[in-house]
Amino acid sequence: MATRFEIDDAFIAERNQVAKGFLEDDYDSLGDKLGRNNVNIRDLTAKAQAFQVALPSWGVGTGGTRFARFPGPGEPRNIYEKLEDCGTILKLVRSTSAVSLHIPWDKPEDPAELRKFARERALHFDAMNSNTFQDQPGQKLSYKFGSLTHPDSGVRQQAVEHNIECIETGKILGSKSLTVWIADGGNFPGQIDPRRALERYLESMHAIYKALPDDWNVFLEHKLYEPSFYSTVINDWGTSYYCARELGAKARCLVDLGHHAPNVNIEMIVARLIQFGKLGGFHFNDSKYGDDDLDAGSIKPFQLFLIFNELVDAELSAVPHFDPCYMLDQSHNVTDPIESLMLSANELVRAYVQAHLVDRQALTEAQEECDPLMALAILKKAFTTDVTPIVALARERVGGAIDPVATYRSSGYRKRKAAEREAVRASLTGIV
Ligand code: RM4
Ligand code: MN
Ligand code: MN
Repeated sequence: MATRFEIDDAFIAERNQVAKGFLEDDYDSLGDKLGRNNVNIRDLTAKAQAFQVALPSWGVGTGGTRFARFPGPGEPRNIYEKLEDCGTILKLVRSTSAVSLHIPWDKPEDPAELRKFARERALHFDAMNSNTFQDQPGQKLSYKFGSLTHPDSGVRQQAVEHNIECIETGKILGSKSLTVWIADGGNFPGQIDPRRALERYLESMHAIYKALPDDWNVFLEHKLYEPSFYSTVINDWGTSYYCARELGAKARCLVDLGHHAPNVNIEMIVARLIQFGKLGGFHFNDSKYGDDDLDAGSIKPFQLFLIFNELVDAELSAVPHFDPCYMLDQSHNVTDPIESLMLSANELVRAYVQAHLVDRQALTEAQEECDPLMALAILKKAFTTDVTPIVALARERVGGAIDPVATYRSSGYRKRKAAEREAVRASLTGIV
């Protein structure tokens, strides 16, 4: 592959010089303020530096809706170019060292070569995502009426084999998990027998589970509707949890924030799954109405904080089997995907650091003393603390950008890529 434009570390350092003085002042005064509450800003900075979230390979291209897709300039045309963009995001934010692949959208012809290409960019591979919600060219049997739960055992077998192929490819890539989301469900009452469909799901999943290496996990992703509009087979966390238990220790539940009915208390779901030892991972995004796949923290930042409050509480109390995989799953329809992904990663680190600010002893006391006002005030105090200097300095100290979007824009990366990558023909609809 010919030499391509890259943002180099020296450019990032040079841009940082402009903002560094003010940032250090802000950091020091925040440090003083936190110090008065016995919080050590250096510990928080180390926490921020340790936080990692995986990028979705499908997130660096422009997304779309069922109405239209408006491709942006310089879109990546293949998985190598997608990894180039992921490498750029990593350079700027330093908290996104893994990529989660969607198969067959990003099926590598030579997984070993792709792994090497990723490693050269300091990237590795997180969960493999199977796709049995679309038909691929040349595919023998159709998924129109389902995959792992289809009435025809031949379709079920084909879907099982696809998932096993994802595991096989993932082994070469160095991945350690498979995420299974199925679109199976019904558009009309009566279309699907709920119990029979779930039995078939379990039978198919048992076959996939058998193919999992010992050090792998499988994540079951629930979703209440879409593309099926009346019912789905794995509709909620309860169903997901039941199935994960049936399958065994390597099966866990994955929470995609957009896959719940409006107003559902997702932090409660997270707490339950933690308690039951079955929280496998997340697909972070945000939403207003449904599976909107908007940027993490853009609509309901307090909800994001409350979710992280549960996660940090589990981390601090060393809950057994607590080691969730964090992944983004977003669709960038009107923004530059690189910018959206950088800001989303930033919002996750922010929520994570803020959750570390919660005075847990005081919170427990308020709870035990039946003092709801004080309990809320303790959470709000953490949530309203502006931890931007911590998040920015944590990045800068490991070579990332103080202001990733400004640095990215001033690098001219997108323009350079538009020149390097001949435009992909506009497709009429998007997929995610
Ligand atoms: C689904 C679900 C899956 C994602 C697909 C593209 O709604 O979120 O995780 O892989 O969309
Ligand atoms: Mn998802
Ligand atoms: Mn989704």
